[in-house]
Amino acid sequence: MATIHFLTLFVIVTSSMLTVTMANKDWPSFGNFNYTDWWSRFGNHNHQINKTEQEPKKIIVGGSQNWHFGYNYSDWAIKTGPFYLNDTLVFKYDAPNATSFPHSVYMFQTWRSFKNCDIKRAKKLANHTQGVGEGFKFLLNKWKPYYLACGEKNGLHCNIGQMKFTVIPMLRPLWPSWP
Ligand SMILES: *[C@@H]1O[C@H](CO)[C@@H](O)[C@H](O)[C@H]1NC(C)=O
Ligand SMILES: *[C@@H]1O[C@H](CO)[C@@H](O)[C@H](O)[C@H]1NC(C)=O
Ligand SMILES: *[C@@H]1O[C@H](CO)[C@@H](O)[C@H](O)[C@H]1NC(C)=O
Ligand SMILES: *[C@@H]1O[C@H](CO)[C@@H](O)[C@H](O)[C@H]1NC(C)=O
Ligand SMILES: *[C@@H]1O[C@H](CO)[C@@H](O)[C@H](O)[C@H]1NC(C)=O
Ligand SMILES: *[C@@H]1O[C@H](CO)[C@@H](O)[C@H](O)[C@H]1NC(C)=O
Ligand SMILES: [Cu+2]
Repeated sequence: MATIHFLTLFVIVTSSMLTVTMANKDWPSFGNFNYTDWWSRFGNHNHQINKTEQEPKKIIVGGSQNWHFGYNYSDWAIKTGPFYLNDTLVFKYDAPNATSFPHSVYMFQTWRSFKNCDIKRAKKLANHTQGVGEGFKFLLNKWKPYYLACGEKNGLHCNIGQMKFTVIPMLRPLWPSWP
């Protein structure tokens, strides 16, 4: 890792030097070369590591849709990602009442059981009431695929209801944006 980052820095330094050199009409004298000005390229905009962007985020599953039957969560995950290590997924769903169905959060251990919505092989992470209020928070702290789904009606919410998705949290890049 350290080698790669050092190399990246080396490439930036070299290419920036080249740009400055070519832009400098007085080359090769370097008479009016301003190091402060040159160095400020790194202090500015895209080159700097933005600490706010590096911090782990809380992501509400489904966004404003929350966690409900019939929304395409695989599609949501693809469009919302990438997710990063130490990000937190927040599942929000109301407690069941006379007119609404309950939801829950389950995790499969394998792609196969995820694909088949085999709830019997899944582990319950959150029950019917844990999605209320602030929601159920789930920390993505391992570098592995997380196979998540709603566990209701023996896989019906997972299957027909599309309440299933996969995330593989990534390591945050050291240089988040490239000019
Ligand atoms: C070098 O550039 C900096 C930033 O643009 C400026 O503040 C400074 O006055 C310049 N120095 C010289 C010697 O031109
Ligand atoms: C860092 O990124 C965040 C979110 O994109 C932005 O709101 C903030 O202004 C940035 N800060 C700096 C110092 O660029
Ligand atoms: C849900 O979204 C995924 C990914 O975009 C897509 O492959 C799939 O066909 C969608 N499912 C339905 C039922 O529309
Ligand atoms: C995630 O958080 C743990 C505990 O705070 C920390 O030890 C670890 O370095 C973090 N990992 C990343 C990739 O930020
Ligand atoms: C039942 O829950 C649904 C969905 O959360 C809500 O829209 C509805 O108002 C609730 N009904 C009653 C009678 O509380
Ligand atoms: C759901 O889990 C919470 C927290 O573990 C617990 O307090 C609550 O009694 C459980 N509710 C049901 C319906 O099992
Ligand atoms: Cu459900």
